[in-house]
Amino acid sequence: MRTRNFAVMAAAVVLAGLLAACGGGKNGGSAPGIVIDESNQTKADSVIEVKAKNFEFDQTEYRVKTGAVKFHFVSEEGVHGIRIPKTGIELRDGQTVTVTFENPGEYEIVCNIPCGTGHSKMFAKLIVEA
Ligand SMILES: [Cu+2]
Repeated sequence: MRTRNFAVMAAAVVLAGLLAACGGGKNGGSAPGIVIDESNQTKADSVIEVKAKNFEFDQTEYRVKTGAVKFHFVSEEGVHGIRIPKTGIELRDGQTVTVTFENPGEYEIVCNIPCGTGHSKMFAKLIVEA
């Protein structure tokens, strides 16, 4: 009995450690120099709205400056979301996240919901300028 309890506790501790190591949260990990603020308490230097419909985004390129950028995502037609790999950004319809970019860079924006026949063609670019 005593050994079993210990095993369960040890497993729980290991699991908690793994979750902490991964960063947890729906946005997963972000690259160094990128800070995600899901509660949007950070004062944004700029705001961008990304809109999606079947089966494209409203722009092929979104340009922002380094600093705190508030991203708002709207799915105007169909069910879409966005994921920006390497940044930790992941949004569904109506969601907002404030992200601080310390460095310039280029990232791909993809749809993160299997939305239909045009899903694999849904991509755009995020360009963070100095
Ligand atoms: Cu999709």
